[in-house]
Amino acid sequence: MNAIGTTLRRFLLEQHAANPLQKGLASAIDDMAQASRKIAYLVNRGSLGGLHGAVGQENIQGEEQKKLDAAANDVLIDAATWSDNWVGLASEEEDHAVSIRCTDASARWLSVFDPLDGSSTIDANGCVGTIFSILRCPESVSKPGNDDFCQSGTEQVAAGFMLYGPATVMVLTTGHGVDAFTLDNASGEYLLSHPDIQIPENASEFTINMSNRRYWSPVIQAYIDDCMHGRDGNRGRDMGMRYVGSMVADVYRIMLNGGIFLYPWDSRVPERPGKLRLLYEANPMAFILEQAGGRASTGNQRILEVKPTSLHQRCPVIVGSKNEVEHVEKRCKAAARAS
Ligand code: P6P
Repeated sequence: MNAIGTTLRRFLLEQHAANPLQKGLASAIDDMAQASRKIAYLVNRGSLGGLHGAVGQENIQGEEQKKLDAAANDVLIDAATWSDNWVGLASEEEDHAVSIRCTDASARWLSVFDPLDGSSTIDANGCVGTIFSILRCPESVSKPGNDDFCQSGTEQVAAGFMLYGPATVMVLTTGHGVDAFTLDNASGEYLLSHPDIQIPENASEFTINMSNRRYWSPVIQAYIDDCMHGRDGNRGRDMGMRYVGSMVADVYRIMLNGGIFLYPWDSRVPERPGKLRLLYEANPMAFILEQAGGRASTGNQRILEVKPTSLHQRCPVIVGSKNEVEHVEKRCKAAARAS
């Protein structure tokens, strides 16, 4: 295991020695890290940077686009465009995939990202983050389109997120466990601070937007009611409840403390499987959490095995401590059999 304080660059090179990363992957990950330093600066400037408030238009998600959403998106597109590692990118803030001119014919990486997750909380100084996933571009493709990004989560070669909080933390997996790095503002280096993260198998806390209770399926209503009843109910033990409303903040807390995060299907838009996006929210988080010993489910199947059919596809998300997610899955599958 690498020593606390190891720089991200050295970590990636040493991991390259121990677990041969595909050529150029370490450099591609460093591109994401470099971009996040600039985003962290813009976020940290707060309203002084003139980037609070809304752009005045909606993105393809139908959500109000914040100025910092657009700024973070521009930083990430610029970082990918002026690096010889990437063949294309897809973003929550872009309607379609973006093909990138690349002079290095051996570069094969696709970047998929949510540039600023949780941005609805940014004007109130909330914790926000960047979520990214790295895929391999299909061999025969030089100008990737939307369909080339529609790969199951099991195809990810790396995934990570940066949490812009009191400290800026980068959580990363390349399929060999999960490690977190804290940004040292003095040196600008990401330094290893949480090697080999293992999420506790049992949950002591649940995370969900309770105001949506009336819209959930009966099985989720019953499960959350059991959590609320604590030691006086079916579970026989009390559970805490936290909800930030920023997936990166909620998931990072759960990774360290144990817990379960749910954003299930709800009846507000019945034809919509969930609110969160598969390719750049659910899949990277699922890859990270499984690598940390957790579990990531739609309630009926492993998130990583969902076959994407569109770039901004959504899915139900039930992720976190292995035993708790398995408990919810069992209840969901029993309800499906009984229906
Ligand atoms: P709600 C942020 O907009 C986000 O995509 C996730 O970061 C977060 O978990 C979720 O939506 C919050 O949604 O409906 O509770 O505000």
